[in-house]
Amino acid sequence: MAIDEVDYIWKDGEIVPWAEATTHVLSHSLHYGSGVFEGIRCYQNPDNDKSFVFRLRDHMERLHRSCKIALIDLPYTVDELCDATIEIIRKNNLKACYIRPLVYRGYGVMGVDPTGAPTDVIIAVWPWGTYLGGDALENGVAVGISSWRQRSNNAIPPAVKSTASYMNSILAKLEAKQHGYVEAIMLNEQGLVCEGTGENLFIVRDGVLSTPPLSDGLLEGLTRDTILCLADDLEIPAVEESLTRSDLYIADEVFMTGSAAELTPIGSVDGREVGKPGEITRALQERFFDVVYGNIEEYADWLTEV
Ligand code: PY5
Repeated sequence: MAIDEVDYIWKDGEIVPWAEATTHVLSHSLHYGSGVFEGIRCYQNPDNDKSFVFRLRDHMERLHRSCKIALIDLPYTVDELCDATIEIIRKNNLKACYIRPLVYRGYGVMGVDPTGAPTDVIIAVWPWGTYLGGDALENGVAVGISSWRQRSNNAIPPAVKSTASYMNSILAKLEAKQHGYVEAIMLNEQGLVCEGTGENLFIVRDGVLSTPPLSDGLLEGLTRDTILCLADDLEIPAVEESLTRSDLYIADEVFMTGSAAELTPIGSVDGREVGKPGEITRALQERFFDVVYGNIEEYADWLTEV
C-alpha cells in the first residue's frame, strides 16, 4: 500500500519536512528489529467536520508499556507524545489520518547489544483509507489459517508492539496472499487461535460474542477492548475464551478489529463460507463509527479533538 505523502513529520522533538525525516543505514533497529510502535486513527465526523484522535492516550500508554518490556528508555512522557501528535496533525492540516509513532534504536553501535544506541522517536501522519481493501468494511474479506505459528510469549512477546514481531506477520500475510486470501489468522504453538497479522479476532455463535484471551498470546488491542465495551452497551453477551480453527469454520459471524483495519467482517475462513456480515457485526460496526465520530457522549473521554 503506497504512502500518501504529507508535508511534515515529528522527529525527536522537532517538526521536519517529510523528505528530511531520514535515518542512517546503520541504525540499530534497521538491522535487528529493535523498535516499537503504535498505530492510531484520527477521524473526521462527516456531519459536523470535527476531528478526533481515537484513544490517543491509551495508545501512548501502550507504547510506554512496549518500551518497558523491550527495555527501551523512552525520553518522552505520555502527555508529551499526545501533544506532539496533535501538533503534527495540525501542522499538516489533516482532518482524518492514520498516526504512526515509532520508537527505534538509532545510529551509533553495532551488534545485538543496543547499549549506547540513541533512542529515536518519530510520529508520522498521513491519510490512510480502508486497510483491508476498498469494500472490506461493507462486504468482508476472505482469510486463511497460516501455516506460520504466532510468536510465543517466550520468543517475541505478542504484548509488545515491536517491529521484530512483524517478520512473523509478514510471512503469514504473504502466504495468505499467495493462497488468494486477504488476511491470515495465526494459531499459537498449541493450535489455538490468536489473531490476524495486524488485527484481533472475534466470532459470534448463537448470539454470543467471543474472542481469544490475552493469555493465548496476542496483542492487547485497543479496538478489541473498545468492541468488548460496546458489546456490553448493546447487551450482547461476550466472553474471552480459547478458540480452535473449527470454531471459526462453524461461526455465524467472524470479524477482525484493529486501528488500521477498524471492524472488518470476515466472509470466509479457509474457503468455509461465513457469509455476509451478520447482525451483531453490523450493530457493533455502526456503534464503533458513532463512537469514533464523537456521536456518543459517554465515550467523549476516548476522543482528543484536533
Ligand atoms: N494485533 C496485532 C498483531 C496488531 O498489529 C494490531 C494493530 C492489533 C492486534 C490491533 O490492535 P489495536 O486495536 O490496538 O490497533 N496493528 C496496527 C494497527 O495500526 C498495525 C497494522 C498495520 O492497526
